[in-house]
Amino acid sequence: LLSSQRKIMTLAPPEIRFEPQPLTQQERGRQKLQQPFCLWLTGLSGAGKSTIATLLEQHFFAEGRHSYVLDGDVLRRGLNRDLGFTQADRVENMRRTTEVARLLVDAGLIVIVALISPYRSERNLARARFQPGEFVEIYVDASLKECERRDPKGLYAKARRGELKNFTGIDSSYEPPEAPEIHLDSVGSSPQECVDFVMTYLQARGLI
Ligand code: ADX
Repeated sequence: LLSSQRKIMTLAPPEIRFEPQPLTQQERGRQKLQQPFCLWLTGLSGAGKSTIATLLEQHFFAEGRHSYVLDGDVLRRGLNRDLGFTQADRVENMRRTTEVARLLVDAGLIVIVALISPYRSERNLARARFQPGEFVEIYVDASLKECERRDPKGLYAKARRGELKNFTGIDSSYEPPEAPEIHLDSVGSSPQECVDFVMTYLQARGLI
């Protein structure tokens, strides 16, 4: 029995009221037969964060695990539609995404965040919202040159033409992680190889 159910079933004199105890993250995770945690993918636009996040979720799904992707592009169409790309807006984008990730981990899920998240200090604030070991920072590393060559959305070309301001790597800074849990070389490795690398790490850490 869950601890909260046990409380409810305890016989008590009518004048004594028991408040129901909220379920815990551990209980919610246990019901899903997993340990909840957050994978935080950071890197330049076009580095491969969304692709790797999607493959990770599919991998977890196939294994019967419960995960969810929080993708910057998707969040910016809804929850964060009021935010642009100034420093203040990116800070707020990261703060909100951190809080949503926190809630979903509390709900017992494995959360995969795919956000440029260019600032070291905000990534550290994100980390601080989780228990030690529950936050896994993953640097999806591709050089600016390579991201610009890929330019999947044509945004680098736009930024170079001056049609897009504050573009990360062009006229807005990106601070690479100094000590990420995982450093992926998304130029030398395929997305699938990156996923395998992450899984090996998670197994070694006992997270899966
Ligand atoms: S973050 O910097 O605030 O973490 P986020 O990951 O949410 O960025 O959004 C990045 C996506 O927004 C990019 O993949 C790109 O498609 C789009 N985008 C539009 N304008 C910009 C810009 N000025 N800088 C970076 N990305 C931009």
